[in-house]
Amino acid sequence: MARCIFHIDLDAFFVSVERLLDPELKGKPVIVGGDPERHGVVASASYEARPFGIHAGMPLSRARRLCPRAIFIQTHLPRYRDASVKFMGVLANFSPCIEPMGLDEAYLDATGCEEPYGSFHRMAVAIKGRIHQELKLTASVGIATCKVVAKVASDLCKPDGLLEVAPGDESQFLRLLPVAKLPGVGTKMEQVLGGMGVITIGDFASLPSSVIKRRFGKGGEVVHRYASGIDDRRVEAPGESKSISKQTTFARDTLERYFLETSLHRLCEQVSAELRYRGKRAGCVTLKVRDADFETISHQATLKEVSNVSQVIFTAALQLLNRALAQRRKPIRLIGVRVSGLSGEGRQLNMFDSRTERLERLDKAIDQIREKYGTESIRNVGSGA
Ligand code: TTP
Ligand code: MG
Repeated sequence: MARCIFHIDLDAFFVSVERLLDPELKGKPVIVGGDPERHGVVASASYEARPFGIHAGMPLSRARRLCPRAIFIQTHLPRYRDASVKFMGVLANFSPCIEPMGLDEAYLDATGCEEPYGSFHRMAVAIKGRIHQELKLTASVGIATCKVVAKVASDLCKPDGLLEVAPGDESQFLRLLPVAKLPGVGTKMEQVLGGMGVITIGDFASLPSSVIKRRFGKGGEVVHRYASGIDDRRVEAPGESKSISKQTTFARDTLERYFLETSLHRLCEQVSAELRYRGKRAGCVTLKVRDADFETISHQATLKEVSNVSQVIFTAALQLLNRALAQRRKPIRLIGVRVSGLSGEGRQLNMFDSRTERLERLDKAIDQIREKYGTESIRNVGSGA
């Protein structure tokens, strides 16, 4: 029996949650991400802001130039986390097999769960209705026989949409869409493919896999199969996760030292804050670096003592970055940080280590300020020493 997978994604998630608290924001171009006077990027843009060309990841200053009357709001992660917990709770009523992807999206294996509703389509309508009833938010749902097609479908029908791709229609459905719509194809890959004459997903699918393997490696082969609607990934309910990771892709390949270090610092702050939020400490830090040729390397370090202190994680990651750059000086297009070896217990008390204790207090204070005033309200510009 063919599988039936739903991809469910909330519309303009951060903005929509802010609108629940301040209905004045309805119908207006709204951008969540912080103060456009300061550094930072758009996290979420309302659909009224998008015709101006504003999208997630764009510098806030540019967003303001494109739409001066847009309303800018700080990011309030605790609010979105609460909404996310409720969202996943709603989905759990419809299937035992749900795989959350970040805060506002999830895959749901609907195979065999549609009976009470009469069809998968009606089941999806019921899910959208429950989300609206319980969260006052809208979601878009893609229905297909595999994850990648379900995800493309939900993306295509946003906002507040529902799109079902019938079994057997997968490659036909994908064929004429721009290749950038395919998950796994980033800006750089799109450029390289463009140079090879590839415009649509169908163009990509028709390239021989030997060419793809030579140019993009094994990862490229997987994405190439997606282009034909072939994706065997199961919907996997998460167990207790064994690691936390964050990564970022740059708009331009770079070796600029200050930029790399500040990007790395931000990633380390994010994974450390996540550790503290989950009450965990990590024993291991891994740095991932991808260069302009899609070559990806990882370096790993074991910490002397398990930690969730931003500065400790950053110091380890920075040493790894130095090592990576010493080995291979090629412009970098992606960096990522992963912490693993997670443990729930507190660190061993070391009465002489007052520096760690000071740093822990600093992180706690920053977490509290961010909780109250927003993620961008304060930055700890660590020295990395
Ligand atoms: P998305 O689902 O990609 O975006 P969205 O919900 O704002 O809009 P859409 O209607 O197109 O789904 O991401 C979900 C949330 O994750 C988003 O509201 C904010 C956050 N986010 C970031 O913080 N940074 C990013 O670069 C992206 C893409 C999302
Ligand atoms: Mg969304």
